[in-house]
Amino acid sequence: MKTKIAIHGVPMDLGQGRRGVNMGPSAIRYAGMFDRLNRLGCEVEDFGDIYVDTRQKAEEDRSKNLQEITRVNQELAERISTNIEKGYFPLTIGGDHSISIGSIAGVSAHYENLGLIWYDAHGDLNTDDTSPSGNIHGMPLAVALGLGNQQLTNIQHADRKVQPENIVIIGARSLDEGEKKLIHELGIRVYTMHEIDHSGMSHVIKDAIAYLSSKTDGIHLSLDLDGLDPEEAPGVGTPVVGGMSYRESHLAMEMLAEADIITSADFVEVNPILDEKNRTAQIAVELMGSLFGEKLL
Ligand code: HAR
Ligand code: MN
Ligand code: MN
Ligand code: MN
Repeated sequence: MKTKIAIHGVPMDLGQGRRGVNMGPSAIRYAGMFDRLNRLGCEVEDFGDIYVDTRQKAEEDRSKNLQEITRVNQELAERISTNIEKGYFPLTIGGDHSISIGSIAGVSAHYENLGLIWYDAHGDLNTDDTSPSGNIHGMPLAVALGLGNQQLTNIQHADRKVQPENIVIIGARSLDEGEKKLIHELGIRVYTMHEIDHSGMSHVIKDAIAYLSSKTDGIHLSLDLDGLDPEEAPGVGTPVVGGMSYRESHLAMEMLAEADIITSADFVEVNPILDEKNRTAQIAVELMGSLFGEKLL
């Protein structure tokens, strides 16, 4: 896949409670992202990082650090939207998962029927009413659905950015009660670890592609590195045991590349302080390689 890629780094750590994830974009670059994508024939332009004021504010604890997270996501959305108009594939590197709010907002206006693949241990479907933590990185999928804090749902345009029937969640194994309820109410398709164990990643991805590709005109991949098993990808702030393997994740990316359906992506939650020798950032870069068509032979 020959693609013109726009990299946006977002050194955001305000969406969750552990410092260090703001260094994710540097760690991913240091792991060789640029060269790897370049070698695949992609034309890569790195637009650098968006400034984030990571000083913690003493704010109310419903949606922690709401003001700065809103500001940064607004800016990210605008940059992404501009670069889509210029023909780029937007690839956003984080930073905690709250940055997908801006990323999806920026992409959404460019598609009639945007699809979304949420590769994650978590559902990220909390609102400020249901969140057990007040951490906005647990809310971006709800925000994309137009649910939760209005300051966040109003970024770019006020309505739903993605329809529930255009979403699949892959790898879920830590869902809060409010999230489970929402999944059932809205009929969101979720492939939990149960389905992956039971039918295998190959079947799951085939099914997800068949489900999404006919009814969407673009698909955003939001890949949270904590979707992978923390034995293999330890550099994440909220690890959950029993995750998707390195091989399964490559297979998923390879199948998405083959189907040629992904039109934008985020790689988030890499925390170098919690990592072992930059392994998790390295995995992120390798998975990007597979997503952009790298083959073993
Ligand atoms: N569901 C919990 C919360 O809302 C934990 C969310 C952890 N989220 C991420 N992103 N790491 O997937 O606080
Ligand atoms: Mn997440
Ligand atoms: Mn829209
Ligand atoms: Mn997660």
